Amino acid sequence: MRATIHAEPEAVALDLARTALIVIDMQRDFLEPGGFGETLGNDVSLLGAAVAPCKAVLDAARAAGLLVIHTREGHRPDLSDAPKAKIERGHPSMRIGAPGPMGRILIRGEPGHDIIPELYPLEGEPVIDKPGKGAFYATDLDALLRNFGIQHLLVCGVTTEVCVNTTVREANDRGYRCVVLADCCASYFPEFHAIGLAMIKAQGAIFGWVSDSSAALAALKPPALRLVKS
Ligand code: TIU
Repeated sequence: MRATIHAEPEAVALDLARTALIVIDMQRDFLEPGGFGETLGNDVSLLGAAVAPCKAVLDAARAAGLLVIHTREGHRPDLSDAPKAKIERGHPSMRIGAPGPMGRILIRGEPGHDIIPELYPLEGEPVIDKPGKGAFYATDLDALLRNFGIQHLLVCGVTTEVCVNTTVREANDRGYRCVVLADCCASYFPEFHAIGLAMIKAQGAIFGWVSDSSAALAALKPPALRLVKS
């Protein structure tokens, strides 16, 4: 089924059978107090605004039969996949692997590493565990997307200028057309959110397109409902 999503710098024609929704790192470690995001000195409440729009798009994507993929940033319990350069930042008691109120910080299998309950994956939805900021680095995401014949990605998640931007740049170089849903993304720095999105869509969509949840919901509606004016 084909649909058009309003976006900047211009609308994008989607083949929904070749479009996936990717929800990046909506983990307790980034969104809830006591996790990785807070140990970095951030006000994690700033990310909460993205949850409801993200949930609305997630529900619509599921109803439309889109492939839905979730990612989680984190490391093996023995930290063997974590570069020293990444671990050795911040106070030792607050580093990756240190114990916190949600378990060891950014470690797979710990409560803080998991996805927030509101956006929890359904049985069968792929979850990509990634050691880096980009979802393609050291993961099987590219193989999975190619096996499903995916060409377009609707992108949600946190944080806009870190894992979302890195993933979109990686995806763009691999030939995927990314449409980033602005209100489904968030940053600890509102100014970085704005400029992160501006960088994606500048120069005629140099990395991708920027849209929002309401445009995504309109595009994902069944065709009969799209004709009905509300
Ligand atoms: N610190 C920050 O803004 N983000 C991250 O460390 N990871 C993600 O963006 N997921």
